[in-house]
Amino acid sequence: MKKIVLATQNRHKVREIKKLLRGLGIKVLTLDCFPGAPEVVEDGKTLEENAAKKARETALYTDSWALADDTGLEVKYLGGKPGVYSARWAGPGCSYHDNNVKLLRELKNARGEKRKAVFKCVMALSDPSGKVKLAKGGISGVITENIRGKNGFGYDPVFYIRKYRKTFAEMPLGLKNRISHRGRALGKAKKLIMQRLAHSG
Ligand code: ITT
Repeated sequence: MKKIVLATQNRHKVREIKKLLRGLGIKVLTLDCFPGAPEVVEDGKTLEENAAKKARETALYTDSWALADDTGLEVKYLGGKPGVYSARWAGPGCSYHDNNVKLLRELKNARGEKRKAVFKCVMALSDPSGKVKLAKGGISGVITENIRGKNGFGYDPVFYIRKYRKTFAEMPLGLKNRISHRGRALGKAKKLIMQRLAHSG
């Protein structure tokens, strides 16, 4: 069976991506299978650079196909912040809750349309030699005025989708995966996986 390594330290992403890759006939490994794997330093200026770096370095280290994702939340009122800096926006060692509290605080004077935001996800698929292809997905929403819901991770409790009248954290994972930035990017990445990995030697 063909194998792919998920190049992420984030167990929530692992859960989402594994569910999305089910049924492809590919064995999905995580970094837990490679205890000595060095942590990739995310020093790129864009989601594309970081995603490609995570996938490439993991592929080269594991000598396998690797899939990485880099995700950012862009808030209109904040000129696109936190964007590529979404993970540690509230400072080094901050929690998801710290980031959400900071976001609600920074938006306290923003009403209605000013609370619009976009989640962007870039998936990078690397072959064992480090050759990378990218696939992207996004979804628009609105930042809530309070934290809502217990599912998911990161900014999910403040990211509201009008059509479903729910934040991502109020949705079951199946629904989030069907409509999310990550689900959309992975829908495209799956085609690359089938074309490239399935036909590799
Ligand atoms: P890896 O780099 O190891 O994959 P990470 O958590 O650092 O894990 P990113 O740099 O891609 O991943 O993500 C930046 C932050 O964006 C992440 O820490 C979360 O706070 C947030 N985030 C990413 N995906 C999200 C999602 O689906 N829902 C809510 N927040 C998300």
